[in-house]
Amino acid sequence: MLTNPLGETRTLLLAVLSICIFLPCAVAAGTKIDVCHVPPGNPDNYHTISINDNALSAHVAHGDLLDSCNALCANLCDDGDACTIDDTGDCEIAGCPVERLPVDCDDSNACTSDSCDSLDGCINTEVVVCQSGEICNPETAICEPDGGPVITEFSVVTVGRSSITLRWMTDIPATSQLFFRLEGVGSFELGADDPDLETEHFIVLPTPFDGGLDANTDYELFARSASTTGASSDSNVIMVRTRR
Ligand SMILES: [Ca+2]
Ligand SMILES: [Ca+2]
Repeated sequence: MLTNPLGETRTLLLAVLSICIFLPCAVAAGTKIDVCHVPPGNPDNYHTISINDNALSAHVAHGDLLDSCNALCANLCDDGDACTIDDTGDCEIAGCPVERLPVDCDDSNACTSDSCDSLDGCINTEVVVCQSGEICNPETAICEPDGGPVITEFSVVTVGRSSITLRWMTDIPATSQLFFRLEGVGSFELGADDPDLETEHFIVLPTPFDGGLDANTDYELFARSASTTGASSDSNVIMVRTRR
């Protein structure tokens, strides 16, 4: 069944052709390509044909679609309901599904209610709102203390005379901060800071524009990462001596 208006599919394909004017098109000159032929008088009888690429614009102009029909089942079988599965991947032979299965909107998160809107598709709404410093456990929907990211593999990558590069991992995307002090002297201070949310963290102490460390000197270092909730955690402290 072709339930989409033909005008809509033409608009999509003309947009694809317009892109080809400005970018190298995947279709090489003189080669054969598949199009899904949609007979204007009998759109339900769509079928894949192979054409010369130089005939593409003419085919698109009368409503054919670029690609095989089976690759376009989501479009060809669209019933206008975002909550039903239309794409079988085999609509050219088997036709569109007679009874459509519902879209699975379960996000595997017990902290959200999952529903479907026929226009917008899946909606996952947060229903458990925790107080500051707590986070909803997606398995139990219970608010628990937010201990921040779990830091592992905190280690030295390279050591120079005036800089040290460190790496660590976090179990969730988080920021990167590195604190340091001369061994046993004073309090730790922030030496490098990266607000980007990453799970693999590389950071250079100190940042290049902050001058450098002293050569052949022992420093104590630890990493801190914070998640989007603001909860942070610290690594263990390690000691590193810069090169002579
Ligand atoms: Ca649908
Ligand atoms: Ca959910």
